[in-house]
Amino acid sequence: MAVAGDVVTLTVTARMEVAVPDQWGYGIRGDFIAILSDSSLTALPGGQHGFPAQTTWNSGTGSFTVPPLPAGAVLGVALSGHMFGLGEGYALFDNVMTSITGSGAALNARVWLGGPYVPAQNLMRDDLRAGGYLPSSDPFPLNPLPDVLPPGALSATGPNAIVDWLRIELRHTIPGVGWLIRVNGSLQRDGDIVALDGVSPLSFPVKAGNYLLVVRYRNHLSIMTQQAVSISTASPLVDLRSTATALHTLPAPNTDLPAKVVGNQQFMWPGNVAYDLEVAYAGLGNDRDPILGAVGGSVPTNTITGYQETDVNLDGVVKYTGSDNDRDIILQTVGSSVPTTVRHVQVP
Ligand SMILES: [Ca+2]
Ligand SMILES: [Ca+2]
Ligand SMILES: [Ca+2]
Repeated sequence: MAVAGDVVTLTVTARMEVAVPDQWGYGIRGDFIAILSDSSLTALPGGQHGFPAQTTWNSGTGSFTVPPLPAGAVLGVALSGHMFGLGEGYALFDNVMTSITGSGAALNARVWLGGPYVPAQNLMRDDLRAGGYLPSSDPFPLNPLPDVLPPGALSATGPNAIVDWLRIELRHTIPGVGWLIRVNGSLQRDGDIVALDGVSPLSFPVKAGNYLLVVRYRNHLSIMTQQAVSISTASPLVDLRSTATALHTLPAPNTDLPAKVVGNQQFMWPGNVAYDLEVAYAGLGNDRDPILGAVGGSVPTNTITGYQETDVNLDGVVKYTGSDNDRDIILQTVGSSVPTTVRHVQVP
């Protein structure tokens, strides 16, 4: 996300492996380049930096002031090794780091999870916290991050008490680039997304700018903002709880309602127990059977307690039938009239 005027620093550890010695020697370089919107690459004036070229590992640093980039382009870094004559060899790179001067970026956003939301309180349940069930390490079912909850993270009660871990992604707006940065945060009962200490703003190791915001939860369907939102040291509130904040939808024929809507509020769809790209009540890989399996498989009235992906309403109890069960929520998510309907996630 570097823009004109930013100072970007590249740090590289590299070494050469020489197969055929070259009488003129060899070199290692790093180039600041522009990646154009059609994915082609172009050199930037003054973007070339030489690094120590030795057969043992050495570190080097180069800084570059970003010039105006072509419209739609992003700054990139290209690393290469070369022989000056007819020699041959390999350039090996390790510990490549880039840093950009900037003002830092913190999230100011609120979101509702449909499962634990209690309309009468206009808050989400914190039964997992109150029951001592919340894990101290990342519970996300895919690519867990090496985070742990700091001491005191779960001490708050009331509207700022912690509901659970939440996974946040920022993506830049160039099509096809995919996720840019992903971090873990904590979710308060009133919808505030905060850092893992339960209190501080959730900050990102990126430069301030406009990003698409993705929110993921371990047994709900992910959502993404339709428009890029401003992330800075003084980010305006992104209220994902409100239908005024438009959410991304996939193109037809995969278009689906990205969140559950009640009045002017919207809620992440609950019930993605078997974590994938849809909520299904019936059929192969559905989200209902794991609930029955969790309670033992044979006696549907059994229940279990604890931190379970099958606990859709986050009350600390996995329940297949009876009041406050977790199965009916899945039926409501897919649309209760046609149980074979599938609700698809709308995050590409
Ligand atoms: Ca709060
Ligand atoms: Ca699923
Ligand atoms: Ca439950």
